[in-house]
Amino acid sequence: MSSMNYDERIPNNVDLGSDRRLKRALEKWQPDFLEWWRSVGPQVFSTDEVYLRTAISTQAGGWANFGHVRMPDYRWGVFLADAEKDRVIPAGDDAGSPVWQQVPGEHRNALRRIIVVQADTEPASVEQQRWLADTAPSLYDCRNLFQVNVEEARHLWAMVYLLMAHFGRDGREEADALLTRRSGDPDTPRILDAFNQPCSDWLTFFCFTMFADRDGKYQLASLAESAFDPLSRTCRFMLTEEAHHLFVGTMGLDRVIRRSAQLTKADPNGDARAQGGIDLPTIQKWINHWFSYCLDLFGSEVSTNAADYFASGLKGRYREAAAYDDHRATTGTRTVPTVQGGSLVGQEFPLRLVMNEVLRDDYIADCAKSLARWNRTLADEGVEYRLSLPHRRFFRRQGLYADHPFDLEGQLVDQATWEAHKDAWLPTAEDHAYVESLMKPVVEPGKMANWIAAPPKGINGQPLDFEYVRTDH
Ligand code: BYC
Ligand code: FE
Ligand code: FE
Repeated sequence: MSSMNYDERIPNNVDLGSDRRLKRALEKWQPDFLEWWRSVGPQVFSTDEVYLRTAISTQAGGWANFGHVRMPDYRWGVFLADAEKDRVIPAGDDAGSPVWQQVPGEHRNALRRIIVVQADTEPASVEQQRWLADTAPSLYDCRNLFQVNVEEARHLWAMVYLLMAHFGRDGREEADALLTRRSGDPDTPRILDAFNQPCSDWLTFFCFTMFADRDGKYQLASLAESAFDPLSRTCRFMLTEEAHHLFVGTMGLDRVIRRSAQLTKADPNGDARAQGGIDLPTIQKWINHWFSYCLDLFGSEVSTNAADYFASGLKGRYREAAAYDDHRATTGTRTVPTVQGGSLVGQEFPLRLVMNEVLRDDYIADCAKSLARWNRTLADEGVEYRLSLPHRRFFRRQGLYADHPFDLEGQLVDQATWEAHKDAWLPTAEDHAYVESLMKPVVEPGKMANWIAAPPKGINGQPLDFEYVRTDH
């Protein structure tokens, strides 16, 4: 089952050949996609050969296919994880009933909305990252950036397939609109805030792959528990690609942190900036910014939308089928601190209303593991500084805590306190200018920019000085 057909114009394992209408619709969209990739995809090295992996099978080990590819020739395709035999609805009122292969009429609008919001983030991230290769700290990192970019573009294909296969004319219109919105454009922005933020330096890129791609992992995992089986299978395959994106983020930051510690120690005044590095307090500010933006992606703490999605089985919790016994969640409650009359007061809500918060918990716990790893690196390098995650209420722009200033520990503070501290908590214009001043390309195989440590090993068993990007730049 599920061998990937690369003979067709659109590689796939969904037997596209047998559905001529769908095949035509996707083939009509393909040139528009390629035009989008040319105009707002990678703008540097864009036609050079890059050492990329391509999926050849949905089985374990299906990633074995590595080779040098020019990105415009990358074979973007439509791949679903294998169907699970006798799969039942994991969550909600109908938990235990057979999953849906078609979209039920009463859930059509909600499902379309969920798929469009997810889809919109994929091209957005490619747009955000399109100039980064110009300042890549090594060919190894440049290659990883491009691997992430081609896969995010494939995730767009994954979602467009669902839209076209299951939502008729509306789906085709949404697919076109996905190529016309633009990250950061004041008139036609992408849907979610984090995906309109600039991403013009590599510290940001590593924070983005650490925190935003990790949000992707949890959102996709929640959709992998959907009653709509094609969505579940699509997301399960996307998750196999996501693991590398998270590796790029966690390990990229680990390398910047390690180098920062080394330069801090090397400097007579303990000033990593004086040694041409990124100092640890600056890294902490980037973490504060991106962690908060990505917490917003989980939606409001108390959400009737989230309750409805859970009740109808459109989304489940993280590892719903495997990790929970009670899949209906009609009995529990959760106390959520809410701002009332200038202070925080605990208010109790039925579990289904706080499903966004439940998923956010799993995400925060996962982020904390990376923090622990980085702090081990700092201990290893013999510096005392430690990094931390800000509180979930800090610097939020969506949900219950938006519009109220909180400090890093989650205490409600007054506006004057916020103003007095915000430059110590979040990146300033001067911090951005400094970090950007360090962003100079390094294109000699095996060499790294001064502000980042070398990775412990190369990609796919290749040495670090391998020509990950073949370029004469
Ligand atoms: N930005 O009551 P609420 C990935 C809006 S990452 C802007 O909380 P709900 C990837 C919301 O649209 C994963 N607007 O409802 C990573 C709504 O507006 P309307 C991507 C926001 O449904 C790296 C209103 O506020 N997917 O794949 O509980 C590279 C009320 O919302 C935001 C997701 O993260 C925001 N942050 O939550 C490539 C999506 N938050 O419709 C790819 C997951 C809320 O009333 N989350 N609003 O005008 C969802 O889909 C949730 O449904 C929402 C809203 C966060 C959108
Ligand atoms: Fe993605
Ligand atoms: Fe990703």
